[in-house]
Amino acid sequence: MEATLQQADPAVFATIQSEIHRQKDDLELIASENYVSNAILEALGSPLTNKYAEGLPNRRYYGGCEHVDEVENIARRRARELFTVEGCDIGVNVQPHAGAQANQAVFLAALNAGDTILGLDLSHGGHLTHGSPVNSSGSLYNGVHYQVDDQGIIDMNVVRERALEHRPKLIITGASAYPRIIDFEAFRSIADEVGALLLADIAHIAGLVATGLHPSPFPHCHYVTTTTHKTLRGPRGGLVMAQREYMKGINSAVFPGNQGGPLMHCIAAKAVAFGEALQPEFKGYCQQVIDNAAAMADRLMSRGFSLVSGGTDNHLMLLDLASSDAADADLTGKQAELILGEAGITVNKNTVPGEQRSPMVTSGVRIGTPAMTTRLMGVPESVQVADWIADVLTSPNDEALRAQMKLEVQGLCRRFPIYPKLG
Ligand code: DSN
Repeated sequence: MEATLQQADPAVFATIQSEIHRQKDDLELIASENYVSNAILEALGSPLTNKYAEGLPNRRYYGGCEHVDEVENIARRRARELFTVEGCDIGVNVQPHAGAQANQAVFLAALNAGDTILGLDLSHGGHLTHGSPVNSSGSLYNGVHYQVDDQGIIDMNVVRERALEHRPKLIITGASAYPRIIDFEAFRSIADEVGALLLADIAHIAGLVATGLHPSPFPHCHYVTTTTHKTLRGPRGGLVMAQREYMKGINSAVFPGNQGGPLMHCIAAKAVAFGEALQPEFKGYCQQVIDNAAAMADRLMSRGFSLVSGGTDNHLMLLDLASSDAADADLTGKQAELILGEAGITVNKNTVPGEQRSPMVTSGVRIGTPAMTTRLMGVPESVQVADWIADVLTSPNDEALRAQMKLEVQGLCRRFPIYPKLG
């Protein structure tokens, strides 16, 4: 009990050390990842992990919950403050273990098995949990989809046509790889026309929404889900919100409908993250995320790379290799991820609209700026990074270039350190 991790389990300790070094020295451009603060790490590593607390604060199934009640109430209060808009009374549940569980809670509250749900097609930027056949959202419910247009933009006329055709009980808006602003109000008018409920999954853009840099899904959406670890920069976890009248159903869908004991150490860390996001400087951070993405997108396009939708309004961009003049036609997303990784730049392969390759190969790469911006990198670094990406992808056979670049990337990362006391 008294031994440190290093003493008690050197094998696990060593892997954690290696991962800390990877995070410090590589350039993280996965759009859904970020670096949490030391305060959040401390809450995550606290003995709150020991506590069972099924139920909601002051209505638990276990004794000894007075302190975890308090921390969950802080998290709930702060989440409401972050996402409330004037004239719309919302409730929040901070217990979902992740975004998938937050979405499952909405489905359980709003749907019966076999009901139709309409979401963005996975290969057009949607998410597995928005009705994909390989996910329970597509096997328990009848998942149908809308796609982006030839420019890579969500065309609301297409969404309306699909909604009129399928009469879904729930329409899902929100995406995992969509670089443009989402028009929640237009989605609501379609939902009203077909008698559907409306869910916004804002997992990617939650930080931008919380700071007013992306329009809010409230008051338009009945339900809103998010993860807490992407642009919101909190611990890995989920959050579900709803207009007040839908909250009772959500609370029982989270527990006992979908989950058992909440992860109280994560809820404490969510409280810390929400507190950080309420600070004025968090808006400056989110604005810089957007500015960095715009600068990187412009540079990549000027180097002959094609971006889905021709750019970005948010924290991410989707490089379409198959239609990029600067890239060989046979360069796949999988190869691009691999060779950029060899240069110390971490991205993920991603399908693009009209994808011809499998999801394990793909023709695209998704790039995001939340993590590099947390390191305090700005526009000059974003332009430099875009040049490095362009250099690697235009010379995919040049191993020496990648070896040299890895050193330069490491140099940049060390100028913008993270976790100086760790590793
Ligand atoms: N895996 C997340 C992402 O990378 O966007 C979505 O769940």
